Amino acid sequence: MHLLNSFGPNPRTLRIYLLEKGLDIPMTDIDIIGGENREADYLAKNPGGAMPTLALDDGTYLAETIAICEYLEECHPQPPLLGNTPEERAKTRMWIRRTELNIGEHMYHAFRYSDGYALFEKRVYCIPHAADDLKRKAQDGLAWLDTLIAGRDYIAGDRFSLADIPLFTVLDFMKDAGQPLDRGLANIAAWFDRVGARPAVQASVHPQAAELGWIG
Ligand SMILES: N[C@@H](CCC(=O)N[C@@H](CS)C(=O)NCC(=O)O)C(=O)O
Repeated sequence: MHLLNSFGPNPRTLRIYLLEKGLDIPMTDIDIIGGENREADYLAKNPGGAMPTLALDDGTYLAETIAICEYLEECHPQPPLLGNTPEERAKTRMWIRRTELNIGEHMYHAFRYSDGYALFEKRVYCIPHAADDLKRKAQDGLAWLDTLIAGRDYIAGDRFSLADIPLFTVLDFMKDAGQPLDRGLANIAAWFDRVGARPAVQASVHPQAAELGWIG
């Protein structure tokens, strides 16, 4: 098994997951800025053209960050990052879906259509005039989440879980890429600092982050 890895918040989600689990998987770095992930060799492995991809020993390639984490969680249940019971696992999945659909996806699209336009204009269909509205939608989702997490330490409850990771990585990336973190959302800000202080989170930043000025 090996991981096709790169700079970026989604690959970073996977790196945080691996560090939190204590899993060591060999990695090959793909040049995401140069567009290696959009070339034929990579597309044959992951037709979505996005990072990361997990290559299994039987020749299977797995894509979609959360699907990869869930696969690894089934192979290595300890320590549990989804939950200990069916109810806890369902709650973690519920929060992942809510935060990806209501916050993360809006932020990623807004980035591609504005601050990241030069990188993405030839990769995907871009809608620049939608960028500001998408940024507003993401802020609306964050304000909604801020009220919902009042009184608890993590997104899915009182335990750190997979639900904390993709939301953290998108916010940490976007705060330097045209979508600053609103520190007026006090519950989100406290949660963001709490997650950001975890050793696995600090150790997960890709070496290219320094030169790019974005954290991923
Ligand atoms: N839904 C995918 C999204 C992956 C994604 O968008 N990855 C970004 C890096 S964070 C990427 O590859 N961007 C470069 C590109 O799309 O060409 C997942 O969850 O893995």
